[in-house]
Amino acid sequence: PGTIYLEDYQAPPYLINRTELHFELGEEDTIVTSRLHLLRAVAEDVPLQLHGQELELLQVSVDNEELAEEAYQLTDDGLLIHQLPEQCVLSCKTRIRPQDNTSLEGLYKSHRMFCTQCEAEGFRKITYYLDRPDVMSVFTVSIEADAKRYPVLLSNGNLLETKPLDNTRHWVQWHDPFPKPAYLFALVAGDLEHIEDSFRTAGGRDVTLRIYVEPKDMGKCDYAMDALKRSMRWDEEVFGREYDLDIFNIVAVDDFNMGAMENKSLNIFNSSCVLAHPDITTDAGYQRIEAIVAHEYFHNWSGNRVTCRDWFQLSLKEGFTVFRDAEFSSDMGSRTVKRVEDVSMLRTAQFAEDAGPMAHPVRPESYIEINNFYTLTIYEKGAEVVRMIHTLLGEENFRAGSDLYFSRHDGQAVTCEDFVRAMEDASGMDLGQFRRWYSQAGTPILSVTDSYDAESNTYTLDVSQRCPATPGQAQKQPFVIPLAMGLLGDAGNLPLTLAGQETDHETEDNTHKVLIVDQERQQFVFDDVRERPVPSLLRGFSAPVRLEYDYDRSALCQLMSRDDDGFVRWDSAQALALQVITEVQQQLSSGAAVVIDPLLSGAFVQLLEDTSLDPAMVAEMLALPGESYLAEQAGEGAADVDLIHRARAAVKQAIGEAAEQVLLARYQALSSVDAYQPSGDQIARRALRNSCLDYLACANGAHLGLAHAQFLSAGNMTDRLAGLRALAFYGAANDWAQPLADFYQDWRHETLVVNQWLQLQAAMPDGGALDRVRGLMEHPDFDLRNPNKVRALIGGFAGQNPVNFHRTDGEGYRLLADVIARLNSINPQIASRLLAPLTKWRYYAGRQDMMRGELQRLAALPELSPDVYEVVTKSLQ
Ligand code: B3K
Ligand code: ZN
Repeated sequence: PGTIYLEDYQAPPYLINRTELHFELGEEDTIVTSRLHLLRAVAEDVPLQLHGQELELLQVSVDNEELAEEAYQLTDDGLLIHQLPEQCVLSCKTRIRPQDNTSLEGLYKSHRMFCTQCEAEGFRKITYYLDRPDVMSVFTVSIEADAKRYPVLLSNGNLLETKPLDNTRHWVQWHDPFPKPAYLFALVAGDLEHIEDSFRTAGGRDVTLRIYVEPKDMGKCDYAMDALKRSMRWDEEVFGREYDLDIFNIVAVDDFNMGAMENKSLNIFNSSCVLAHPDITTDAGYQRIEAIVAHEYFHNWSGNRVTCRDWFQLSLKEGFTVFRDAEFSSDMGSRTVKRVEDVSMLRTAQFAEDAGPMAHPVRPESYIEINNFYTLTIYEKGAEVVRMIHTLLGEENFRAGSDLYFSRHDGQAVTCEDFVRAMEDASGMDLGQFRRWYSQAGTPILSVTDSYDAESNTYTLDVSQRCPATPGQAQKQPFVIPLAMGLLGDAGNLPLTLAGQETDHETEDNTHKVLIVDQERQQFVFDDVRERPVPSLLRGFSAPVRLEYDYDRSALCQLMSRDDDGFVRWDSAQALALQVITEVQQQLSSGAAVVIDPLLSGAFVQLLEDTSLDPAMVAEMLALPGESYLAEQAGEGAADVDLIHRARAAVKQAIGEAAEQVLLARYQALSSVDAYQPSGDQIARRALRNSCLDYLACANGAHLGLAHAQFLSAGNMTDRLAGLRALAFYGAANDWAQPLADFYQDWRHETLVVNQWLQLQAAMPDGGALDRVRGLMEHPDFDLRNPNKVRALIGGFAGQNPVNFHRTDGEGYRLLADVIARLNSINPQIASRLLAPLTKWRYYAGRQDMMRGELQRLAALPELSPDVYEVVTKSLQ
C-alpha cells in the first residue's frame, strides 16, 4: 500500500454539481445507478479518475450514450474515463453485495437492516465517484425495496415522494438541498419503528425529530431525544448555530465500527451510543450518549456546512467538534468533573499515542490508511488546541472568530489554516507561532523551578520547554503554551503582580493569571509576594503538556485541599498518589519493607469527611491513577505490570483500611430511595458511593457482603454492575461465579448488557482470565463480526487487564494477535484498532521481544489490509 502526502494535494479536476442515485435493494445483491452531473474545472482535457472498490460495473454511459469499452479503463482502485466533454452527465450502473460486506464500510447489513457508513472513503464501495471531501454535490436519492421487509427507507434531506411499485416493492425519493461531500451520504432501509418530537429553532423553523430503532429497542430512545433537543438549543445560545432543515433523523444500528456518524440530517449511531434505559445503561453510559448525540448534532455546522478540504484536515472538524461537545457537557453538568475526566483520558491514552510509533501531528503530513487517523491526537489533542485558542483569545473574541469562520466558509471544504486565520482576523491576535501545535507531533514537557526571595518579596518561576522527537520529526521549535496559574499562600490564593506590569485593578480576580510561554526558557517574576507560596500550575489543564515541578507531599496536600482551581486539586491528589504508589513499587522490587505513606490515606479521609464537597469530585479525587497511566509514567523499558498492579493494590487496600469507618458511613449515607434519574446530583452520589464500596471490598473480604447485597437489590444498572464488579475484582471464584451466571440469565436478551458482562469478565485480574476469554469467544453471544462484542471482550482483555494481557508466557499477546489475524480480512478497521496495546511494546520491560514477535508474525501474513499493515510496520520501525 502506498503513502499519501499532504504536500501532493491538488484541487479536483472535475466537479460534480448534482448527484442522482438510484438503489434497488435486494436479498442477493443491490443495483446502484448513478447520474453524475460533471463539470471540468481545469482548462485542458484530463481523464476523469473515479474511485471505486469492490464494485461490479454493469454499464457506463455519457449523456445517455453507452460508452464503448475502449473509452474507459477499470483500474485497481477505480474507473478511468478518457475524453469527456467539458460538461456532461456520466451514468454508472454497478452491482454490490451489502450482505457480504463485513467491513461495515459502504453499504452493509446490520441484522435485517441496510445501512451505510461512508466516512472516510466508504462511498467508493457504493458507486464510482470522486470520493474526496472537497467535491461537494447536491444529492437526489431514490430507493426501491421490498415493502414488507423494508417499510422504512431513509436518506439525507427532505422526503420528496413515496409510491408503491408492483405487488411487493415500494419506492421513495429524497433530496438534500445542501451540497455535501460523499462521506456524508447515508441510506437506511429496514423494518424500523421510531419516536418523534419537534424543536422550534430560534428563527422559528419547526423541525421534526425522529429516532429510528429496531422494534426491540423502542422504549430506549427518550434520553437521546432529550439530549438532542438540549444540544440544538445550546448550539443556538452558545455558538449562534441553528438547524437548517425541517427534519433530523437518528437511526440506531447494532453493527457499527465506531460511536456514530454525522451524515447530513440522518445521523447513524452505534446502538450503544444512543439507546438508554436505567435497567441497562450505566451513569457513564448516559453521559456518553448525551455527549455523542451532541457531538454528531454539532457537526451539522462544524463538519457539514463547513467541511474538510482533504483528510489531513480531519481535526478541523473533529477537534473543533470535540471542543464544542465538551463545552456542552460542562454546561449540562459539572465543568470541573468533565475536565478531569477528559484530561485523565488524554494523559493516559493520547500522551501514550504521542510517545509511540504512530505519533502524528494534529494535522498529519502523510498516511497510508486514513481510517488509522481517527485518533486521540486528531480528536482530543485537536480539541485541546482549540481550547488553547479559546484561552488565548478570550470568550468574546473566540465567538467572533467562530462566527467569522462559519460565515466566511459556509458551503466550503477548507483547512485548519482557514480556521486559525478566521480566529486571527476576528481577534486581531497573531497566532503565527501557535500554528506549530498543528504541525509538530509529540507532547511538550514544561519544566518549572522556582525561588523565593524574602528580602525583596519576589517570587520567580523559571520555565523551560522541550519536546521529544517523534517519527520523522527529530527537532521541535518552541510551542506557545498558555500556562494558567496562581500562588497559594497560608490564607489562600495570593494576589499576583508580575514585575514590570501595572496591577490590573479592573479585573476582579487578581489571583489567577495565564502566562504565555513561547520560548525555550523564560522567567516570570512576581512582586509583593509576602510569603513563600506553593505554585498552582497548569490550572484547568490549560495546555496539553507534561508538567514537571518538584512538589513535595505537603505542598500537594495543600493544593489538594485548598487551591481555588478544581482541576489542580484533583491533579495534586493524582500526583500524591503517584508518588506513593511509585515508592511502594520501589520497595516491592528491592525487597524492602512496604511502608505506605499515611499522608495519602489521611488526605483521603479528610476528603471523605467533608460533606460540603461535590461527591462527584471526591470520587474523582479518590480514584487512584490507573495501571495504564502508571505504566505510561514509568517510561520506555521501565513499566513492570505486575509490580504496578501489586503496588497499586497495596496502596488501595491500605487506604480502604485506614478510611474504613468513614467509607462505611458515607456508603450508608449516600444510599438513595429516589427513582433513578441520570441527573448530575444522583450520578455524583452513586459515583462516590460506589467508590466507597470499591475501597471497602478491596480492603476487607468481610465487605464483599455489601457488594453482594447491592448487586441483588440494585434498582439500576450503575449500582448493579458496581456490586458485581467489586465481587469479580476482589472476591474469589465462589464469590463471583454464581452472580455472573445469574446476571447473564437476567440480561441475556439485552445485547448491550451482555457486552458489559463480556467486558467485565475480560477485565477481571484473576489468573483464569485468559482461559475465560478464550471460552467466551466460543459463547453463542459472542460474534467476531460485531465490533461492540470484539471491543468488549478482546479490547477489554488487552486494554483493561494488564496483568493477564502481559502474561509472562506471552499467551495474552498471542490471543490478541490471533484475533487480529482473523479480523484482518473480516473488518480491517477493527483489526487495526485492536493493535494499539501491542504498539506500546517499548514500555514493557522483559516483554518487548514477545510483543514484537507477535507484530512480526502479523507483518508476515499474506494479504494484510492497509489498515493493519500501516500500524504493524510503523510499530516495528
Ligand atoms: N465522523 C465520524 C467518524 C468516522 C470514522 C471513520 N473511520 C464520527 C464522529 O467523529 O463524529
Ligand atoms: Zn466527530
